[in-house]
Amino acid sequence: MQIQWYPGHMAKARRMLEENLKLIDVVVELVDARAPLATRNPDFDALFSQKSRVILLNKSDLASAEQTKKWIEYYKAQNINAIAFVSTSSAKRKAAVSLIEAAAADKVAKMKEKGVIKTVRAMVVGIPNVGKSTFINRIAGETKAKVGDKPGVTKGKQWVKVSPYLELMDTPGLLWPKLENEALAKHLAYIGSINDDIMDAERLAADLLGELIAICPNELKERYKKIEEGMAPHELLEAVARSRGFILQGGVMDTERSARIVLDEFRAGKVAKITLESPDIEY
Ligand SMILES: Nc1nc2c(ncn2[C@@H]2O[C@H](COP(=O)(O)OP(=O)(O)O)[C@@H](O)[C@H]2O)c(=O)[nH]1
Ligand SMILES: [Mg+2]
Repeated sequence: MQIQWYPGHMAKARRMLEENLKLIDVVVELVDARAPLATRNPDFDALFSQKSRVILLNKSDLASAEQTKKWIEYYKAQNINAIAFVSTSSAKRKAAVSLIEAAAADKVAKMKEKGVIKTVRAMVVGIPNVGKSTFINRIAGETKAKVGDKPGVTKGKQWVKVSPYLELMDTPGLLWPKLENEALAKHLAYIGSINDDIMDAERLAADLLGELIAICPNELKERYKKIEEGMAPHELLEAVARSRGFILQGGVMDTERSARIVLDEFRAGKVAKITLESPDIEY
């Protein structure tokens, strides 16, 4: 699998993240609930070891509710509080604010003993496309007004006031995913988190169908009627072509068009609410 981003960009983003980390109390990690492993850079644990952290399983509207619960328990076992989240909706805004405030509660209490009412500063981090910008815009919500530059802070850095004593850095911390593990790299491609222009769409879609037939056979067969269990990945893709009547002259299956449809419909959540990864399985 090809990597289409440049080491220079990655190094710069990481440097910025490390700089900004010094200014904040709580790290808010966003992962994609459909692929919590693939969308979480393993460096996070080391990078944020000195910080209070929370995890938002974002895009949970597209994921299996049951699996999301399992992931929340999995993080809890590591002493990280997590919640299911949907950045594109306001419904869980309060829950996210409470989660972040709770993560800083000890620090706030200590300062209070000294007679200081502490403003908690948080930073959103995550790999590209997990919904960081959407989250920041959503959480800014009614209080769109931004707090001005703070002295000693790089010029141009803005803080968004979330509640009276909680501010969020308006620039998210960006990290790239790790692509060494091919199974996880594929998950990133399925959900559209890495540019798939340079990948063979037909192979990608066929492999996705191969995973989906194991995860949600009934929903898959319901959506693409000609699909049957026991089919190999390329047969599944041909079955999609037959289901949709994507047949070229001479009776050849238009698997290219079928691949596009499979990827688009999966990303739009049209097959089912699907989580590709389980905390019980090693990839
Ligand atoms: N379905 C769904 N889509 C989301 C959610 N959050 C973000 N998105 C979409 O995911 C895409 C990437 O979001 P963006 O905020 O730009 O991600 P960033 O790269 O992490 O800043 C956009 O098309 C968003 O509309 C969510 O909770 N559910
Ligand atoms: Mg963004």
